[in-house]
Amino acid sequence: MKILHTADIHLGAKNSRIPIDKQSIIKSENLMMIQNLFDMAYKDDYDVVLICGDLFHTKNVTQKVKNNFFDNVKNFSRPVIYIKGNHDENFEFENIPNNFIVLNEMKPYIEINGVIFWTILQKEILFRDFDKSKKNILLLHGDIENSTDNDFVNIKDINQIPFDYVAMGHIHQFKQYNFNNVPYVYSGSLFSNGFDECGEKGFVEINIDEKKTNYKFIPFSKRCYRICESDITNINSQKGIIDKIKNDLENQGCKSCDLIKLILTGYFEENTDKNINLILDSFQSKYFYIEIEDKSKLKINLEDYKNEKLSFKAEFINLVENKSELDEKQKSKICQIGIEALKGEDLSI
Ligand SMILES: [Mn+2]
Repeated sequence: MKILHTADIHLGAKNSRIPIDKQSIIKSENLMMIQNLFDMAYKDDYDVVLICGDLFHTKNVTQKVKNNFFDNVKNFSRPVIYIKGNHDENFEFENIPNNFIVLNEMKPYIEINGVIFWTILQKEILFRDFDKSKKNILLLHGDIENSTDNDFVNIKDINQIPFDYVAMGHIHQFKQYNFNNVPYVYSGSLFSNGFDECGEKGFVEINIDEKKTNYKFIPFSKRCYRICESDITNINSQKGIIDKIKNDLENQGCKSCDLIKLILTGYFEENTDKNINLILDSFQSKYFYIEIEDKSKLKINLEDYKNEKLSFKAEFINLVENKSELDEKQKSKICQIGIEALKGEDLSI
């Protein structure tokens, strides 16, 4: 049996940080991606699709989004098995296609062609009816590692059960664990919705037969959110800075369809002309979305200030340098921050 494991699709979610025209492109694009996913799953002979929670971002998604999704499920015509997540636990499933199977307290498991798909919603039934002679897959939504997460799921009492695979949702990054030789796998989200979910997104393909269970992550999302750094130390012209950023973005794997947060770091000279809006402008046509966070600092040459006459800055530097209880590193840090403060710059703390 060939199974597609996905989770955390969050249909109806938006990233209000990006301009509204780009938000609307992504919204429509995500609906199209769902169609691509089911078309591909049909063509590539997946027998079952698993959706491990947070399919919808809230219970109040538009009718268009719902209809769009369920039309694709209907066309797929093979079983699509779903469990609720923390975002869509109150979602009302009405008029859904017959092949969309919601596992819940009333229906805690289902068997399809010798493979049993379980939830932990009725543990007594799970412990009572578990049949080692069959193939068993558990669907789970929640955080199994961090007990301070509101959606923590304690697996202590179930990790002795010899499932063939545990399909999980909630963590938006592909992640795999192994407990007692059972793979516990987060597929990650299908596409991401912000800079807190950087990197490649996709789904997991599971192949399960009599002898073995294999699985692998398959990248699927068209766009990636990426956070990139560019150190502009020793570059003293606007053009030089732009060229450096261009190289850094390319070297860090950024593609034109990506959403990029660029962080400028390092120290620039007093006479360097650094205009963030001009820099931004020269990259906006190259990438789908780019924003810049400028953490670069003015380079302060202490020797220059030290020799100034009747200068508060010179007095300050001399005062710090005469402090025998400070080591050289501490002195230079204090001088840098002090002069920044006196010049009205942002402090490099
Ligand atoms: Mn969740």
